[in-house]
Amino acid sequence: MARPAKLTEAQIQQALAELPEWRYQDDKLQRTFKFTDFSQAWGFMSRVALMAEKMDHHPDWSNVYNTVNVALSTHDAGGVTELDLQLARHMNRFYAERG
Ligand code: H2B
Repeated sequence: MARPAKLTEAQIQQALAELPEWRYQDDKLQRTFKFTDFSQAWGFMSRVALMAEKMDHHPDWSNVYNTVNVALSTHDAGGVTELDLQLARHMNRFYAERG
């Protein structure tokens, strides 16, 4: 499957207008998600993991108790691509749907 190309800074900033919780830093899209507890954080990560497998596109992330730090980039492209924007939108949706 053809992998998408690295986006320009202008394209990324334009996309971020609709992803206000995300910031573009160190060539990655970054966001911190806060949950009520570990169980809720893990539920979110499980949904994201299944989506990441489906997309064959995986987040760099870390979890400490109720906090999940995410940094999205496309390693093959050396920066942010449309795949990262798609995964960020899925993450926002899963976060909005957290139980
Ligand atoms: N995830 C991310 N974030 N970037 C990649 O370049 C990437 C990936 N490449 N998941 C995929 C897997 C690649 O290694 C496989 C072979 O398609």
